[in-house]
Amino acid sequence: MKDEILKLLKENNEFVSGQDISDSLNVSRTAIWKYINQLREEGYLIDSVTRKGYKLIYTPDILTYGEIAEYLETDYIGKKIVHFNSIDSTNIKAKKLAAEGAKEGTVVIAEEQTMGRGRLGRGWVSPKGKGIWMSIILRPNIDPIDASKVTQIGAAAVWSALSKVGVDAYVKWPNDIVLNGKKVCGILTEMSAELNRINYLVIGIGVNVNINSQEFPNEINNIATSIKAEVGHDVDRKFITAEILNNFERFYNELIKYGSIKTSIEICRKASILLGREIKIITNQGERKVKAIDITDQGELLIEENGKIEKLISGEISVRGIYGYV
Ligand code: BTX
Repeated sequence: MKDEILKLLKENNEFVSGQDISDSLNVSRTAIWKYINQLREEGYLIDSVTRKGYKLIYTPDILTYGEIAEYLETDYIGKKIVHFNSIDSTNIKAKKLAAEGAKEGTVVIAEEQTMGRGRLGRGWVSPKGKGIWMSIILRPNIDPIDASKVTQIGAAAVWSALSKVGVDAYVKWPNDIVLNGKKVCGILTEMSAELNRINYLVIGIGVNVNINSQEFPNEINNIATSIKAEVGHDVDRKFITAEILNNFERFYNELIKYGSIKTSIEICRKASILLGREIKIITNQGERKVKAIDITDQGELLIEENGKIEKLISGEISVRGIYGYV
């Protein structure tokens, strides 16, 4: 209801009377007052004048459903957005909600993460209001072995959204998006599964949008960047968030309906920063220098070492350039 009241206020540049809201949304005047106050707490400035009603004066830069909805073209991904001002990690929250039965497509978004997580126990810097920190809950009827395909879908969805706002990025298999040789987005897919059945998947996507380069902590300053740092101005987080979700649903439907991730892989190949290059593969058995040859239709990285071709699945692997991050 809160979102519907907001929509009404947004559609009218003028005062809307409590009676009109009450009539068109079939809600009591007291309830309207309660929702208006909730919106004010979220940062909206809403004027209220006796006998005139309510007028929206200012809209905050937040990633709630009410703010993203106008750009959203999905059937089920992001139709329910659980929004937090601050949270430890959207992946942790999404896993809890999924375990409690949250529907496929539910998205958890936070303005700030205090314990944002990367792969292999690493952290993810997530300052307030400056990025997109979100997790999508999925319940695909696929073999658990294929779960990492969803990471490729996520990478393709983010790459395409950036490309739509004129940002020409690269995909670094398996889970990063790279701008000017630095990481602008990371993806963390986590799963709860039985032997041959997935209970749920959570795909966490972190995009550095409006972070100034000097705001990154020193230890990641040379490997991290943001869209703003590269294009030189603030960028609309709302549109990019919706675009990622729009693309994600399209590419994910291909997996669910046809068992294929062809469209995503074509994007990940075309935009790959690794293919054709010497790279370093880091596993817990150590480091190897190899050549990245191709990405298979299943989303594995094909590498060549001493004339021998090998397939890598994303698992416990990190990939680096020979001289640094890429
Ligand atoms: P990753 O393990 O590939 O990358 C983590 C590494 O990247 C860190 O060790 C650090 O060196 C560097 N790093 C940390 N923060 C940033 C940043 N903001 N930008 C660039 N580099 C950084 C990548 O893991 C997966 C990240 C997923 C993040 C999302 S955000 C929403 C969701 N919730 C959550 O807790 N994680 C995911």
